[in-house]
Amino acid sequence: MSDRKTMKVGSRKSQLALIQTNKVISKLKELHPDFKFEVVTMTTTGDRILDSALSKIGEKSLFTKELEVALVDKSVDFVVHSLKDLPTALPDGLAIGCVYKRDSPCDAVVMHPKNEGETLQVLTVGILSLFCSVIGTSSLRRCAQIRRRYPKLVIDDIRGNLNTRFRKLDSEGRYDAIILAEAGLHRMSWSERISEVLSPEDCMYAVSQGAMAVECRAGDLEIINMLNEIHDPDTAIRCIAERAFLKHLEGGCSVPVAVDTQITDNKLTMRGGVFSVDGREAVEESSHVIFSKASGGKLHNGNQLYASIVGCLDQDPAKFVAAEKLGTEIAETMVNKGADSILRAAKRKAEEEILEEHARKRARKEASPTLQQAVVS
Ligand code: DPM
Repeated sequence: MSDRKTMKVGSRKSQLALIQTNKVISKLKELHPDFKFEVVTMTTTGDRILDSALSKIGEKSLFTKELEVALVDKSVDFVVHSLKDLPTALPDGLAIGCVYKRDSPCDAVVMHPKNEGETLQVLTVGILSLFCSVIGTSSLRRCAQIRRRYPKLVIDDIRGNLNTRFRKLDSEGRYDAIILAEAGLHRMSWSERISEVLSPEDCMYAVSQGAMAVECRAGDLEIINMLNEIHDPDTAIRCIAERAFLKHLEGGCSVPVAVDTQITDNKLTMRGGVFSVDGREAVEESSHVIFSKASGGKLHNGNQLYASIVGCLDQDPAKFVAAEKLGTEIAETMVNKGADSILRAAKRKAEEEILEEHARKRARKEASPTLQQAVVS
C-alpha cells in the first residue's frame, strides 16, 4: 500500500446519496480505521432539472457525469452510486470497483395518507373506481407494468428527489399513491410509509435496483483491492447478468426494461421483460445457468471487467463469465421475439417527447422577457 491515507469520496448531494455514501464509508472505516475519508459533494444534471420526467431529458449519465469528470481528473478517488443509475457503458478508464450487498430490489407503493395501508388493487375497485386513482411515477418501466397489471389506474409523472416526491404526494392531493424503490425507502428510514411491496411477478424491477456500487479508476489497483473487501459476489453476479442484458438491448436508464434474478450456490436464474409504455405489448423470457465446479486456482487480476464490474478478486472468474453470457443470451432471444421493435417504438416516443419538452422550454424562455417588460412598464 502507498502512503495514501486520505480518500476523497464523490457523492451527489441528495439525502439518499449521502446516506449511501456514508454507509459505504463506515464499512470501509471498520476495515481500515487508519484511513480518512473525505466526502466531496456535487450537483448533477439530473438533480438540477426538476421539471421534466427523466425520460424526457434525453441525456445519458444524468446523475453521474459530473462525478465521473472528477474521477478522471483525480479530484476524487471513488464515487458511491445507486448501481441502477450507472449506464451500462462507463467512460474509458473507469470501472465499478465493487457492488455492495444488495438490499431489496423490489418496488414499493407509498399511499397518500387518506389511503394508508391500502393496495393498488384496492385503488382500482369500490367507490374509488368512480374517479380514476392517479399513481405518480416517472419510470417508463413502472408505468408500463402498472398499466398492464392495473389498467384502471392512471399514471402521472412525478419528479424530484425522494423528499420532494413525498412532499408532493402528501400536500398536493394530485396523486393517490407513488411508487418507489423499497431499498431507497428503507435507507431513508421511511419504511413505515410502505403500504405494499410489489412482487416481481406483478412488477419486475430495474436492472441493478437496490444495489449500491462504487465507481473508481480502472487502473487504480490500490483502491480496487480495498473495495474488493466489501464486494458482494452474489450481488455482483446478478448485476452482471442484468447489466449485460440491458446492454445487449441497448437500453439506457429510461427504457421499459425489467428483470428478476435469483442466485444460489451453483445456479443463477433470470427473467427479463420489455414492455410497450401503454402496457399492451410485452416480451418476456427466462433462463438459468448452472455454474460448473470451480476451475481451480485461476483468480482475478483486478483488470478484468464484466459489464463494467470488476470481478471479485478471490472468486473463480467462470461465474462472472457465465452471468454475462446468460444476460446477453436472454436479450438475444427476446430480440428475436420482437423486443427490439417494442423498444424502438418506446425510444421514438421518448425522443418525440424530448423535442416537445425542449420546444416548451424554449417557448417559456422566450415568453419570460416580455413578461418582465410588461411588469416594468
Ligand atoms: C432509474 C429509474 C429511477 C431512478 C428508472 C426505473 C426511478 C425514476 C422514477 C434508472 N433511476 O427504476 O425504472 O421513479 O421516476 C433511483 C432511485 C433509486 C436509485 C429511486 C427509485 C433507489 C435506490 C436503489 C432513480 N435511483 O427508484 O425510487 O435502487 O439503489
